[in-house]
Amino acid sequence: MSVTKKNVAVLGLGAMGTALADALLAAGHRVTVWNRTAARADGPVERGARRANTAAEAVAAAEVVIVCILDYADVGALLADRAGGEVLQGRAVVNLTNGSPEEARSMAERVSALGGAYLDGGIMAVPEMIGRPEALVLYSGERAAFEAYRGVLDGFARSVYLGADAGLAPLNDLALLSGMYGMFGGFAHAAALVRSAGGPVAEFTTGLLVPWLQAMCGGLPAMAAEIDSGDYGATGSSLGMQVAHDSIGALSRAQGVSDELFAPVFALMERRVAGGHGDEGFAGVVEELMRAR
Ligand code: FVH
Repeated sequence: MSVTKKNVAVLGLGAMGTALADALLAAGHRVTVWNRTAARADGPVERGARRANTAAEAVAAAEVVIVCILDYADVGALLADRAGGEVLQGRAVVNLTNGSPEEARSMAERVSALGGAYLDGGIMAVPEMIGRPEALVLYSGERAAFEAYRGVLDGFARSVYLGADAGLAPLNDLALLSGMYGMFGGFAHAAALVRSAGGPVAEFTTGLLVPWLQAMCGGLPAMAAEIDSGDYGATGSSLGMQVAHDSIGALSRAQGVSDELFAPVFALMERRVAGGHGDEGFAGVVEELMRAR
């Protein structure tokens, strides 16, 4: 499907901003780039981008402005001061800098007060994945801006719009990363146990761990349904059975492997059982986490 060519600015040409600019160029858009350290614009300019000497000049040349710098705290200053706030009038700002939901909401208000439309984005990809089908970018903020520029955004990755609350993209981004780090933590503990017994971690991982985790992933939607309904009665393996013995902790100690990744999960399971929920499954542990609020 052919995409309507747009005038697009990219502010920030680190590893990710450069990948985004290159994807825009590959899609045939007219791209103007600006970076605080000017030399970093050389590559995109050689590949067809137009160089702006100031952030304001880049914004003025575009209808949609992609921002991707290191720290969210610097985005406001970049747009309001260096880019000259009034130049945002009638433009869409797509901020792909990582930040918190609160920062996103406050940026949405700021851009809106300057007459711009605001989308916040969470990039679920590394720079090398940009423009490839496995990349995903989450968006939240002004739906009209998402719809107007979806053709541009789809050149980066699969685009998913989550809603008008600008904080939704960073919240879901961080929730996904939290799931990923939980899996990495489990992998690290499993690898340490196998290595402590002299086993090859690579063979264990491809032959046993990956298929096991894939099978376990199949149970997540049912657990999610329990969490949404608050009814934790309909599961197979009871928590009471799961905490009857701290076999993983005991094995870790015997093998000289720290149980510091697993112990907090086990403690939550024990607390849930102590609260009278031993007949339920693992999903109810989320109630213990929610109590910390
Ligand atoms: N790279 C990744 O894998 C992740 C994937 C998920 C999303 N993140 C977020 O993307 C933002 C940018 O990350 P990056 O990988 O492009 O980062 P760097 O290569 O370190 O480039 C940083 C750019 O930010 C510019 N910059 C820093 N401070 C300022 C400032 N005060 N005003 C204007 N620009 C600033 C920096 O400019 P310079 O140092 O070259 O002058 C670079 O262009 C980030 O939020 C990730 O969390 C990436």
